[in-house]
Amino acid sequence: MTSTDLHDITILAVGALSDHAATRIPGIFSVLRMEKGDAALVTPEMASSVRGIAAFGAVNADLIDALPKLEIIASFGVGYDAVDARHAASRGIMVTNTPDVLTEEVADTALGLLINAVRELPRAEAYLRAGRWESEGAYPLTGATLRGRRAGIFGMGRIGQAIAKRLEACGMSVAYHNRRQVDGLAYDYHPTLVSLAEAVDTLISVVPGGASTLKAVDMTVLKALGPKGVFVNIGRGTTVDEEALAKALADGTILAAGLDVFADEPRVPTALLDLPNATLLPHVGSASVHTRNAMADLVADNLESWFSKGEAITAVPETADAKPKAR
Ligand code: NAP
Ligand code: 8YV
Repeated sequence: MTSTDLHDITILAVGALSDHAATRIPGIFSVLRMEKGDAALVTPEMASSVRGIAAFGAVNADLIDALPKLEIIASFGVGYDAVDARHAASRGIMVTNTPDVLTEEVADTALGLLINAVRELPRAEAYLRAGRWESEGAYPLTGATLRGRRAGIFGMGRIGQAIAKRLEACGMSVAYHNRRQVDGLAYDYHPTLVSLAEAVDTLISVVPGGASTLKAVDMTVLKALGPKGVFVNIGRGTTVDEEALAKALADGTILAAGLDVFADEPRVPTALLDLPNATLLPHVGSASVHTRNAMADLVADNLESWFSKGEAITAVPETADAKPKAR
């Protein structure tokens, strides 16, 4: 299909597009916009014309069913828990995500969160800005250090492995838990999350959201991590029992936490906001212009490849067998 033909194809852009996405996708396709993924917002024009979704927000089964000509959902982000991929698969609809292009950025953010949590850098900066260095003297020495720490990675996938390399460079030992041991990886494998938490003092969660990881990091895991324990979450907020985490941080069950993700974003529980030993970020793991542009390009490239060659570039496993509809 020529690029002129691609302009005859209608893509529904769901959610807030970055400037780059808002230039790139309409440069290829005809684009309709929807502020958030909601079947009630589907117009007759959308229902009769939309063949692809560029998903910058959630896409549920009702929205999929409201678009009878839909062939592909190209989701922005490697985690696609907000897209009902199983439902899409049942209707033969392709779902793509944006792996790899964000891996190193997110791993950098995880390391930053860990150092912030262990060495209290945000608190030290706040101390300086409040004039306390001048009035009270040096910021107190931190009780914790990276030296001698033993890290456990919950989710040793693409990002987990990039984090592991950084932790090794910091002199830390690394172990991990996945459902399956990764072939050819020398790090110690633990068949359960509790056994991993017992073996380490630094737990980094980078698993996808969804039913299999829901509240996996609970009080049992936090107790196993112990009083010197530092917990970092760069994966999904739903993977943690946030009430248990706030309690564990408040009563010394663990030492500190660094969190980029929360169960009900952008709302962050007051119990976490109130804790001095929690360092908190507003889901900025991949949030540089460089990386977000690369993610937007992969969304556009997946749509372009699907409609011009009949192939997606980065299909999610649930829809790997989906094929273009004959027209
Ligand atoms: P990936 O390569 O698919 O790695 C995911 C890892 O999690 C795999 O090793 C997988 O191994 C493991 N896993 C999945 N379900 C599990 C379960 N129930 N129990 C134990 N381990 C499980 O994905 P990735 O590219 O590294 O991305 C990981 C996640 O990071 C994304 O899904 C997303 O939620 C999050 N993320 C966050 C940000 C941010 O801005 N904070 C940015 C990018 C990504 P097994 O299948 O063997 O279990
Ligand atoms: C993005 C992410 O912030 O890729 C992911 O899974 O969580 C982040 O890179 C998010 O997908 C965009 O809203």
